[in-house]
Amino acid sequence: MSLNHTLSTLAFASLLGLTLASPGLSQTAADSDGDGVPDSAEVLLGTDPMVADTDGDGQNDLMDADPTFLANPIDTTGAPAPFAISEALVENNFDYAANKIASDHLELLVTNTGVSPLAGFSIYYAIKDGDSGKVEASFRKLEGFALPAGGEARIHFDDAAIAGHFRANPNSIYTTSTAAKSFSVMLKADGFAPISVEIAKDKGGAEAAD
Ligand SMILES: [Ca+2]
Ligand SMILES: [Ca+2]
Ligand SMILES: [Ca+2]
Repeated sequence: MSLNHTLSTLAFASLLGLTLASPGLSQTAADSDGDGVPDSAEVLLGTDPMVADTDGDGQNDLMDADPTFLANPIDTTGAPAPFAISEALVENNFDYAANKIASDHLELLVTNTGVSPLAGFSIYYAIKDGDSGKVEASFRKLEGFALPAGGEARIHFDDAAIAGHFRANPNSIYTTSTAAKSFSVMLKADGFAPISVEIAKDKGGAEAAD
């Protein structure tokens, strides 16, 4: 069991001797996302320094007793999904637009198998570390992601500032642990039942592009 499972973030933050109340140091304790946890402590907690609510449960990282994990909140009811996950990658990514190897990241190719455009997507994904057994999980709405009828599009979690790309937590076990990992992903479009995919990642960490 990890520290952030046994201590609230608030308690952990105070154990770290954070300097929020220390006038002489307050200007150096950068808190980029304004959640009350300094960037340096977000590294130790495994939370995202640019996202106030890392796991997407509605509680910010300071107040969340388990800031990198939430139980799956996705409603599994609805009509059968008129879309499929045609490809799921967590390593060996390739940037076809630039024709070069891309840094490892979670990437899904989603195909609309129906006759109507689709929008209103949300995703839940959990990452389990094969050595420590730690599980991180997060939920987010995929703002702006849409599929034309019969079309397909890719979802990337790599922090690129272009359409279809969403932020990845740089302090996640995905990047900080070199153990083998398993990913469980659930993707939903509003009004439809979700679909799920499991992805295994080999030992060796998340590599930067070669
Ligand atoms: Ca912060
Ligand atoms: Ca944060
Ligand atoms: Ca949270």
